Amino acid sequence: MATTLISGGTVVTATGRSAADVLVDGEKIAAVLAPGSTLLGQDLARSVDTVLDAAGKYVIPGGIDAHTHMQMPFGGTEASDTFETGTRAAAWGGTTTIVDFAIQRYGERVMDGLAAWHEKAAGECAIDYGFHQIIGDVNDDSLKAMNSLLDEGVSSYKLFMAYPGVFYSDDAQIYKAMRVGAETGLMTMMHAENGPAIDAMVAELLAQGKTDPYYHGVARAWQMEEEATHRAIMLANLTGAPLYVVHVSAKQAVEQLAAARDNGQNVFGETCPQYLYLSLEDQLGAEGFEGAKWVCSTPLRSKHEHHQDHMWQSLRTNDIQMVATDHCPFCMKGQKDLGVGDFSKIPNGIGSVEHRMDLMYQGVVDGKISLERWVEITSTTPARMFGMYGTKGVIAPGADADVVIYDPNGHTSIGLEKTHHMNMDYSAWEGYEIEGHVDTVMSRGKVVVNNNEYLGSKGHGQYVRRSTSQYLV
Ligand code: DUC
Ligand code: ZN
Ligand code: ZN
Repeated sequence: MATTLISGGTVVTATGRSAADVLVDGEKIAAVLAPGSTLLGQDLARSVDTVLDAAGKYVIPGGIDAHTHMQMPFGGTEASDTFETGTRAAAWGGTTTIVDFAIQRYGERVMDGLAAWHEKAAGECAIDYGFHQIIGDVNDDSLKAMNSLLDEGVSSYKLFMAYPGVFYSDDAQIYKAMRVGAETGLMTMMHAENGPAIDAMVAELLAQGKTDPYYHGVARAWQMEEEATHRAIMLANLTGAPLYVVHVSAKQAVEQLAAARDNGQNVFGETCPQYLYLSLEDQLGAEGFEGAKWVCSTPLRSKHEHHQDHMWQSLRTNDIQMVATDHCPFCMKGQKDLGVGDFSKIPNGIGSVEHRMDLMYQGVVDGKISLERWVEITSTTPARMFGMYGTKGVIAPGADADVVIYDPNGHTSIGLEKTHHMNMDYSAWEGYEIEGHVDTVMSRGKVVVNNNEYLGSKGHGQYVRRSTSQYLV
């Protein structure tokens, strides 16, 4: 087994930072040692196969993006990143594990959906991957199938309160699924927006000739998110199901989550970089059809209402526990342009899987979160939340050697089409400058990115079997 010493860096975990060397043996971290340590009198740097110099740099556990949609069929098309292109882009950005969503569509069987997603991903991924299970048709058969998900290494399932006629579950279906969630220990993930009311508002706006991308944000008002978040929390309270609300963007929804947590409920929230940096006015409201680049759901919120500041604050105070991307890219040409003249036909999604670690590091530079909190919300909490901690999300002996060497003195200009690796014909992040740089990325002991060179390969990534959440009290 090949051995590597990551020497001279500052190891950062969710709980602290220290000068330390990291010894990697094969796919695992073997030891975290005082700098310059010897082993049985031997100079380690001389006895390992490879030394990676991390002097002046941070050594952190690889990023875990727990919310991606590679090649997801949606909005009359399919997300433009495949498991191959999307995981390669993730690796470039310092993410070493994704948790994607297997889908059971209406009329299909849950296990068939899961098998289909295994088929799409197997042998394609550059980094490790797991699955959550979308239950798009809650019925007796799917409720029964939920009992087998844990045996498949799937410890979380997702419901939608939005998208009537596609993935939507009504309150009775949510109630029934949450009953099973509570019994089995599966984490219930929720897309919390009031879909039927949104659809009524969309029809009104279109009838008034309000067809631009901007109106996507108007129709999906924060009240729609707050109301659904509250309803999900109450149903979870009633059934005892642990609840994780995805892509939280409205400050009022955060307030619902915070109140439930203060009340002792096992309720958690995820936000995404787009809700921290981008806005209804500046992006969705861009000239002409440009705003389509940022059509996603939940939508970007008004900067005048200060949702973005509130979201950063919530990350500091742990009212929001972690950051994922909801990576769901579509090209402008041939995909987003399906909605020219009708915003409701624009496929929903933004591509960010490559930029999450950098964008969140900029929050450290800007004094919005601490260095340790950066690691916590991008790696350690996702691992704990979704039952991977110990193997993933930490630099410690026995953990997978998923390690990033991050240079705080480096620089990353992100966004321009030719400077990113996602399969998109534009970037939602064009022009963003980051005061840091992903130098080296190791996935289970293999260096997959080093000094702006890609060394990974498709098929290296393995399926991660997950256990129940380690975040519950
Ligand atoms: N929201 C998106 O923006 N894309 C995929 C699905 C979703 O809920
Ligand atoms: Zn969603
Ligand atoms: Zn999503």
